Order: sequence, then structure tokens, then C-alpha cells
Amino acid sequence: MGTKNDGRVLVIGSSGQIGTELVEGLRERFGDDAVVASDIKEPQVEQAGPFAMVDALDRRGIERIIEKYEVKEVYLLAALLSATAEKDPAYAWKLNMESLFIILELAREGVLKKVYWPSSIAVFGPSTPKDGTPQHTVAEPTTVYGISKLAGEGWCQYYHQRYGVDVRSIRYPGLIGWKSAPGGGTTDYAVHIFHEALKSGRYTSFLKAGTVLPMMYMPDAIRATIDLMEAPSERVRERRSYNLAGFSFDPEQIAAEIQRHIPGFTITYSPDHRQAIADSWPSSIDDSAALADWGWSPQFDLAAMVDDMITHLKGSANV
Ligand code: VAH
Repeated sequence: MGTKNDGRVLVIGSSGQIGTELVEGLRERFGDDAVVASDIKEPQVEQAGPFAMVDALDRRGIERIIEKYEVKEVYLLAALLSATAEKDPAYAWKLNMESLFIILELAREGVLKKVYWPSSIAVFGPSTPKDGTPQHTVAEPTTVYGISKLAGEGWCQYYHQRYGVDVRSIRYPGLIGWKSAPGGGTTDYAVHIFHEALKSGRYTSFLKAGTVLPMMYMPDAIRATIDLMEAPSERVRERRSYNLAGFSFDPEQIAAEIQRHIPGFTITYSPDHRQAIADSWPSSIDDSAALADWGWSPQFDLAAMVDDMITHLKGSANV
């Protein structure tokens, strides 16, 4: 039975934008059978390893999966992202927080050895220094998503300090990938733009020109996530969450890079409610703590990401 060390890895929220690629990355590193994918709905893609349907708020259902597959590590990705969370604050808080408590409690009880929980640069708000946002600084989020992620970071640190739980976390910037569809984020314009550029040669951005946001290519995000989880515990000094970013750009800059591949591509702007969310976030992030503690460094910049995205989307049915 393929396992990782003495147990398996469970990814809750495996059908989401990150989960889809994280399961693939974990299975490449540890073997198909060592990683159990799970989500509230059946997977859209053929699974190379075990899959189990579960609601992230169903503790008993999660425990049954842990017992059946001898799970020792959990990556908890289920959450409502920034734009979606604004439509249903109460459920967003419930899902984002109660799912975390279930997993932290299972780790406190010794059922799980290690836990990963994603945070976001959304924990920062309008009072945070926008450029080169430090690892430790003012964090007064103005979105439901950011409030839940800031609170969750506090619980992760508490469970580590009080109970010795080995929980690790990354503050993801906007993530861009071609293998999975984004879901309800404010940075998702940077994914939609590729599909529209290839389909129609034009894109109307819901964020205005000049809206600079920290971003990262999904392959870098997946590698960083697994590298953090595989780092020796004593190297993981930040037990709230690590700042991480690849590169920053605004809609004009990514459009110009796409035009190098699709010369006739045009962008127009029609800002909507997501503009206020984007305006509350940093423009660039200082992730030097991740470099110092566990050797993080991005492999993709804007040009390399755009090149790789277009190459793959042209060749896949995802357009
Ligand atoms: C969102 N993609 O837009 C997420 C991310 C920093 C942004 O957390 O909500």
C-alpha cells in the first residue's frame, strides 16, 4: 500500500484551483496511492489515486477517511475566496473557520501529524504598507475573506504554541494556472484574460488599469507549498503564515506581455465591486522570511508565466 512514511496525505478541497494542481504535485512526489483527494463534489478529472467525497464541515466524515486511508497529514484548502465570500459573509466565516477548527482539533488529539492551511495576502488591508509588505506589519483586512484568514492565522499560531500542533501556512498572492479553473477570486482576472485572449482576442478587465497586485504562477505555488510542508519543523519559524509572492503586475502589463504572443489582442476596462477589494490589498510583498527559513525562491517571472500559460492553453481544451 503506497504511503508517505507511515501514512497518507489527505487534500480537502482537491477539486479547487489550488487543490487540483496540489494533488497532482503531491502524487508526483510521493506516489499516486499516497495521496487521497477529497471534495464536496465528484472530481471533474480522472483520478490517478484514491478519491473520497466529504464536506469540509463534516468532522465524522473526515475521520472516516483518515481511518480508512491511514492519513497522517492534511492539506485543508476548502474555503470561499474574496469575491464569493462578500456575497455570503456568514457562510464564508463558517466554512473558512469551522473547517480549520476540525483539522486543528484532530491534530491536537494526535490523530494528524502535520497540517497545511492556506492564508492569503488578503489578510492585509488599506492601512498596511502597500509596497514590499513586510512579514510582520499592520493587518486590518476589510473583506470577509481577509478577516477569516487573519483569524485563522491566529488559531494556527495558538494551536502550535499551546498544543504543539505542527500546522504550516502560506499567504498566497493571486495564483495563475492553466490546469484548473479559478473560483471566485479578485485576482482571477489574470486567468480569465488568457482564455479570452485566445478565444476572441479581446478582454474586458473588471479591475482598472494601474491596479498592481502580487501574483505567482501555480507551479511555483505548488512547489512552495510542498517544500514548506517537507521542511524540518525547526526551520518553520513563522507559525501564523509566510508571506510569499512571485511578481507583481497590473492589467496593462499582463496585457502587453500577452500581445507579444497575440499581437492583435486588446484590453478594455470595466471596474466592478472587485476593484474595492483589490484596492485594499498590497501591491508587492516582502517574502524574505520564506527565503531565509526554508529556501523559497520563485522560478517564474511575468514573461515566463505568460509564455507557459499560452503554450499550454493553446495545446489544451481549456480555452
Ligand atoms: C482571491 N485568489 O482573489 C484569491 C487570493 C490574494 C487573492 O487570495 O480571493
